[in-house]
Amino acid sequence: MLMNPKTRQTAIPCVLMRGGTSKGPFFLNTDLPKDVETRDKVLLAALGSPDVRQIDGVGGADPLTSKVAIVGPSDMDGVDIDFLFAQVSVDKALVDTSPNCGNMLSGVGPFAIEQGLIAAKDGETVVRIRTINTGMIAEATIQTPGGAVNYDGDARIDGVPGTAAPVTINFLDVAGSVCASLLPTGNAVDMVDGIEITCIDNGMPVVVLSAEAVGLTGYESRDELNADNELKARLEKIRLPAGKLMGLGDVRDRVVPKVTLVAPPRAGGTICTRTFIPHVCHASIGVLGAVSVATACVLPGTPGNRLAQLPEGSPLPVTVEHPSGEFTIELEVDFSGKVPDVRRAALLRTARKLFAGEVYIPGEIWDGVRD
Ligand code: NQM
Repeated sequence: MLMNPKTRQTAIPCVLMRGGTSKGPFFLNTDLPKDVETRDKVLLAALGSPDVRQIDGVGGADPLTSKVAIVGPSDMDGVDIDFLFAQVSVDKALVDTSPNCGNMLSGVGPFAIEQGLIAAKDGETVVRIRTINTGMIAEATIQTPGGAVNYDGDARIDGVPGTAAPVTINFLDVAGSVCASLLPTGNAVDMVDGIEITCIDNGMPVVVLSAEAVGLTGYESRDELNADNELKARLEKIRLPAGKLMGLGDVRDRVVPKVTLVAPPRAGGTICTRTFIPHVCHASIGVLGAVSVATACVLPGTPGNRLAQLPEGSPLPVTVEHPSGEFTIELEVDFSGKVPDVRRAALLRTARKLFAGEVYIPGEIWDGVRD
């Protein structure tokens, strides 16, 4: 919509969705500027960044609620929908579109159906989604009784109160999403700053290390960890060289790699985690972050593998404990080669439409003209 000359604001159609344990505005790509620089300015203005409270926008003043989904039909064979994920920094004028977000992804199917981008079937609708940040393809199964999205159901995920309709997601071949390969340094274990780490990318670049190596139990609360500035500085001293080793260059202003501290499970799961994304401790754990950490746990000789209590089974159910509960991922692993090969990861999320309308941005940032 064009800027209103009286109010000098531009209204942009937008749906606020919860996707998994994240939340943010969903846009049709045709409703945003084509030019990337202007688009990023629009996203910063829409969310109210940079500002720790995001008071002048609709962002939630937390990295988990300062996310955007940009959605459109796909022209790729066998793919229904293209999804571009944007992580909008809360306190800096930065928009990072390099990583994926499996949580926001869970809202893409319902949004695409409701926007009429694809037709729903009666019962369930499988939506094939390409995350164009990294080229990852996922299949999301959405509940569509009577050919309409149903958000109500019995599925429960830790980190979200109550229950909702299940969104099951199958990730196919996510190794080397942002980096060149699953193990971008060529090793399952590297030494950085005197600490053993695993640099891995199975959907999300993550540096995995034992909590004990940085003087923690790994069971500290999110608040305790977020208040520990000395720890954060120590983790950044590991993350910056790890980013270089992973081929990501200078990652000071990038949200990847994330850093996950691991410890033995203590609630009947496979591994206990505390994840920094990358400077704030996650309230739970990211979806693809969890897939990467679960994969690290099946690699022999790594800190994750030493601390994990791996179950048996095919697919292998890996339960990742996190600050607000746990998250189980089913990994289809081929153990026949030198390095275990994760072929598929399946998991459960929920999503809900929260609000639909228009988000207003100052007209001086964008007048609503698309070219
Ligand atoms: O790893 C947080 C989240 C995420 C990303 C983050 C995510 C993923 O919980 O797939 O979902 O790692 O910054 O939304």
